[in-house]
Amino acid sequence: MPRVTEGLGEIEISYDVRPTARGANIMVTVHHLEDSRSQRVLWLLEELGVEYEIELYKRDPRTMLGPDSLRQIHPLGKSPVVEDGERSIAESGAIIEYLVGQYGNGRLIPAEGSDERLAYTYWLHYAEGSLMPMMLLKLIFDRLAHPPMPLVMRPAAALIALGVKGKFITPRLKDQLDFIEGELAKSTWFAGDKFTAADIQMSFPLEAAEARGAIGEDRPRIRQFVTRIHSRPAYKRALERGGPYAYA
Ligand SMILES: N[C@@H](CCC(=O)N[C@@H](CS)C(=O)NCC(=O)O)C(=O)O
Repeated sequence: MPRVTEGLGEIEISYDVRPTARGANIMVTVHHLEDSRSQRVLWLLEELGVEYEIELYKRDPRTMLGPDSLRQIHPLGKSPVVEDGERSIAESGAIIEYLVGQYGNGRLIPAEGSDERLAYTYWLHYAEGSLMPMMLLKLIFDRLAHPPMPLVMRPAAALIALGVKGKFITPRLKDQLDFIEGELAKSTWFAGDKFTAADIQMSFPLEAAEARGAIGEDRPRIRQFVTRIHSRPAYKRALERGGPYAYA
């Protein structure tokens, strides 16, 4: 990897110059499903100024699932998947870590060993490890008593859904959203006072929660967070590139 040395008066600094996708003619491809988590990856690439191309996939309008063609990219058939040269990377958190490490040159990530770095790692995992599973459960049980559930079974399904949501999902989701609201009272961004890729990772669940009416006026900090991210120029550029996105 080429090194650059610069003199700053008496101080001389050397740093590795990682090739940008544009400079080295590397093309990053994002396998992007409309209205999905993969919007985060487009946004991250825009923040980093890395050139990329998009393979856009449409959801089945009836089931809302992704198309089978995504399985040719990764056995699980989920989006996002990023290809960078010979590399193929799945799972949002892993993709964010990879792109920030490869193209960030120290941007969008707090210094190693700092408290902010620990917070960064925490939120990077928390978004998909804790928050999204609970939101997905809520979505599944919200839809349980609707087609394709046969008409005759819908009343029983509605009762089951009501019970599971009331006893299990709603209180846990409330705990999580209260927790996030409290954490955002401590600093502007999730990992301190500087915007990082952890904020990008946290964007999707919070946008989705707000769009589904789960963020009331009692959670002003989450609302402000969502408003703040939507005003970023890189966020807007990613929206223009990515096609339909119901949560902006
Ligand atoms: N934890 C994974 C989740 C991937 C995932 O479930 N992606 C959704 C998009 S929001 C998807 O591909 N859904 C299409 C389907 O399940 O058919 C990640 O963060 O990458």
